[in-house]
Amino acid sequence: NAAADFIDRHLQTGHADNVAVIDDQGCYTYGALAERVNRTGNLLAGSGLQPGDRIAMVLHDSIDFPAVFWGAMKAGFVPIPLNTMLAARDYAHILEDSAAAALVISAALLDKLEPVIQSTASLKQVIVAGRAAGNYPLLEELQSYASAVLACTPATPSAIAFWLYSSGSTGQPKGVMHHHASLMQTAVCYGKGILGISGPDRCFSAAKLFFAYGLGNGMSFPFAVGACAILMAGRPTPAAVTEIMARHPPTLFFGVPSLYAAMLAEAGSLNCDGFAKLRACVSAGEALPEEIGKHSELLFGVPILDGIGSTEMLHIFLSNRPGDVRYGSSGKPVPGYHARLVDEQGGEAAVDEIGELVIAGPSAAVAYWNRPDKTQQVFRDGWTWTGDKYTRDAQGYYHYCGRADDMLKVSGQWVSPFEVESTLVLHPDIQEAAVVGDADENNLVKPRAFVVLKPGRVANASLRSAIQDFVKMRIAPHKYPRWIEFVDALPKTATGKIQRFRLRSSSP
Ligand code: 3UK
Repeated sequence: NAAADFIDRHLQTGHADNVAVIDDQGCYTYGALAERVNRTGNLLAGSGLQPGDRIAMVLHDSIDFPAVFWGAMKAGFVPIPLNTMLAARDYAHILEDSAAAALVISAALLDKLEPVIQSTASLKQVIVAGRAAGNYPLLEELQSYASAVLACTPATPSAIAFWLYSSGSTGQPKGVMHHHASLMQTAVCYGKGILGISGPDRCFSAAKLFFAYGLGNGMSFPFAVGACAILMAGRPTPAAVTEIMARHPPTLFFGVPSLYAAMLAEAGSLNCDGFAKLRACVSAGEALPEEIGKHSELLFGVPILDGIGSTEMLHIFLSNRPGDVRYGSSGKPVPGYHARLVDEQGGEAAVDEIGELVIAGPSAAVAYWNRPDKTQQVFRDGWTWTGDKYTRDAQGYYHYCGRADDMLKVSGQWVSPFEVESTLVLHPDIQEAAVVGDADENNLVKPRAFVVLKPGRVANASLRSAIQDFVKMRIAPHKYPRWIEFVDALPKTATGKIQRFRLRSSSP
């Protein structure tokens, strides 16, 4: 059981008094964390749940997150951390798809989820974290009644430990099931192998714990070596992030490219005192443009290590490394992982030729839940097909060239053009719409919409912003089109399929 390795081991090795977590409320030692994990595992076990039941988590980053995640796992349940920024219908789909038996939710998010909770038949227990809200029991109260002693439910390394949800091209998220052993594999291969992480490190991830990226940065990596995780509940704006860093100077900082770009844009007004102890910064989620990487290194005073990971592989598998950084590239395979580039004929792509990136490594997911078709497509003979197009240069560095499908990465998060289009056409003035990715002033991808209005409707700036608000209200806010172009018709194939490639200005 992974909880034995990541939580209990530190008590047996005499590190109970080391600080494990700093959140907005306070500081928690490994001893205090282990006690919360035990109490949470016990309260879940006492809630009428069956072994193996799924426990959905919609939680802001705080001590409650590791308490529920590891407590659930230790007691033999399967935690499913979910993005806190999804729209109600995404939660409805995920709760239904996973048949989650319990939900632990931050009080501030309850309003958004309340209607979904009412219509989800599988839910036997709903627990609210933070202040009291609704008619649900409070996590803190249940923890205080529960026993502080809990024996680990035995698990094999290949047993399913937790799930994550990843967006699909139709916008329907898929459950990605991971093994108990995978968390430690990512901590050893990438955390130790690339970052050289050890006990004295302090990790601060602006990317939240519900992402596979943040889950590694803010839990598996520090907890694998008895280091400290700094957690922040709020939105990671440049000002908020640098305030936390000034208060608790980290040695390792993790962000997405759009955050580095925003920090550069606001650099003049930021408090940079918290950069003094940094050893390295990490960027992932989407490609880090060369200029943003170089300028960020000047701002932070340490290299920015761009690496590509995925929910399916759990964490980063190609990466730059300290002392060997090529800005504008994703670096080389992380020790423990193998990469191939497969060309359109199914052969190996030659040097500097484009191929699809295919990865083998010890942290690959088991499968997608309930999606044998997709599982077969992505997980083949021990290799995971990423859907990313890459080249490898003569020195062995990998260079990102875009997606093989239409999916976009915006601020490190998936956007399905199909989902944005389906939302746009719900607007009463819109006849049809097509969405593609386009590069902004920082060379980062954002959605651009081409919109055909219904006869007689007038295109103007106020309609444009009304349409943007319309989308923001219905789907996750990062998905709204930053630019809208009104056009008379969309380019289509003879069979009526939108030809998105004709709308792209250049491949970003
Ligand atoms: C894209 C990148 C270029 C790429 C992730 C670190 O992003 C993560 O997981 P997701 O499942 O998305 C995976 C896809 O995102 N991508 C991510 N990083 C890069 N493209 N350069 C990069 N550095 O399309 C990939 O297939 O959301 C990142 C650790 C764990 C993760 N899950």
